[in-house]
Amino acid sequence: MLKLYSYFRSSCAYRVRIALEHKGLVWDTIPIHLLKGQQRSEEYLKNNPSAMVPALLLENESVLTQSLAILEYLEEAHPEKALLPQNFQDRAIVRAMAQIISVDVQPLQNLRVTRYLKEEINASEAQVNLWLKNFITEGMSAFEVFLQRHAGIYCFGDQISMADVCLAPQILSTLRFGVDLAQWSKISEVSQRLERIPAFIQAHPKNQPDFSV
Ligand SMILES: N[C@@H](CCC(=O)N[C@@H](CS)C(=O)NCC(=O)O)C(=O)O
Repeated sequence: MLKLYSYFRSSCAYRVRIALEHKGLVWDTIPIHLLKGQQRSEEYLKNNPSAMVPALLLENESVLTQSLAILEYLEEAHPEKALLPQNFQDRAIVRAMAQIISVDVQPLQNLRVTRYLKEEINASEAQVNLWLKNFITEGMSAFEVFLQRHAGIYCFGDQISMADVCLAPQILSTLRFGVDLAQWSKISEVSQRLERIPAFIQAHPKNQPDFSV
């Protein structure tokens, strides 16, 4: 069975959980508690030398890392219920939307970055909040423009895609860091639809075995 090294609140692990659920795959969770530093244990570093979740352990014992690479793997290994459009130009647009969130925004809000700002650069809580709000707002504003151009029922047309898989987890982080979603009409509209989709519900942090408050 597929095994996902995951942390309930990790937006990157949440992306992979959504894709696994969407494609109807059977998988199990191996919790890695990020606040307890388990991502840096000697044992876990063998799976992911970057000391981050997610990592996906395949049936043949290979381990895959980097959520976008894992999404691409799942798409190729299990093409049914596709998360990328048929047309290759459309696929490039969906990948760009996924990367706005996972390459341009998420790395700047990650735990090790905010910890470094506080502990090594001596940034205050208020300064770190400014940092988070600035980069989240910039990225989400760009994402909104893409939605204005390409959204249908979902982020790209009427089919759930990798853009939706990346958006839903980012919505939780955006709210958690106190950024008002109401400023982006399309993001608000699409994300409310995603909240009602079973794969997104099952993959939600609240529904994970390691969930805690
Ligand atoms: N580019 C990586 C980023 C993974 C990542 O940032 N994971 C976060 C949780 S969302 C993490 O494990 N952080 C641990 C830390 O910062 O110490 C991916 O997409 O998989």
